Amino acid sequence: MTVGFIQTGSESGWRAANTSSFKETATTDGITLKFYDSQNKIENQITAFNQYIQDPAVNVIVLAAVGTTGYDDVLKSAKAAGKVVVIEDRRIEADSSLYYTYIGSDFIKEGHEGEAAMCDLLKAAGKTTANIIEVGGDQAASAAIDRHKGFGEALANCSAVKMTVLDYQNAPGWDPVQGKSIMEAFLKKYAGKIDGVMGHNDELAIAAIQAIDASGLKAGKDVQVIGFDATADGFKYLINGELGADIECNPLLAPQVYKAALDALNGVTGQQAWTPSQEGQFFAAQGATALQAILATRKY
Ligand code: GYE
Repeated sequence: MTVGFIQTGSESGWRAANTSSFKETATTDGITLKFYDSQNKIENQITAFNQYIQDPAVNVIVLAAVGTTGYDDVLKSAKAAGKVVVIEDRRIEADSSLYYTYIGSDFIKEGHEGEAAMCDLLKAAGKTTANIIEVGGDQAASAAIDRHKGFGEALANCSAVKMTVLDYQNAPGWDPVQGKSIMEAFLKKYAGKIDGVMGHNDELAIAAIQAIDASGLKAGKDVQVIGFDATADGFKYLINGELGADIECNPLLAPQVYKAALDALNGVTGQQAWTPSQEGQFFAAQGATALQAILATRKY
């Protein structure tokens, strides 16, 4: 197998773990890996696709998609060129006949889990009504689109607290620096009215926590904060209690992706269109000792 891997970029701890999973597994499995960092630009992903389609050595193309649309033409060209294509991490809006399979998270379900966690945190904080702020990931990314959708559609499930999403803004490229500025602006605009914050990944949740603390409020006390990914950095803030919950998203997808690609090369058919990742959730309420012990066992 010679794999052309089109990665989104290097925007987060999760992404670094995902990239390592592909590089390390390729080394252990003796797979030739050609790696492309798309700098979080869809146009770069199209360029990379055409590059790998032209490359006679490449027989497998793996895509971690920056956006959800715009891939149909290159998928059709790859198919016509006899390349196996596997979509990893993020879903795209393309007919599943244009790729072998998709392996990645159920981001809508993650949004639901985020809502349930926020509901419990606000209930424990004695709230009966609450205003939520959402610091979103890149607006083109299915991870951000679906977490937002999942969280929003589950709000009514919280019987103890009437939750309202007061405002929502995306940080381009998942940039935590812009995420912090977004939170600083919301803290001014909605002074004294913010009860909860949903950061679409750990870096954005941590950026929000830093803005909250800098404003004189206390994250985890005056404002409840949740994140997504459950990276080591996320655990640090769960352990200090400023992050109330972290919805896990599994970046270690390479073994499954390479297995699927090998199946495709060996002519295996009847594969699932989508294999959702196995994931959990972590809570500050588990306590520092228990969380430390869990963190010590994790690869990212
Ligand atoms: O949550 C974020 C990364 O697609 C699941 O992308 C991934 C997301 C992850 O930038 O940290």
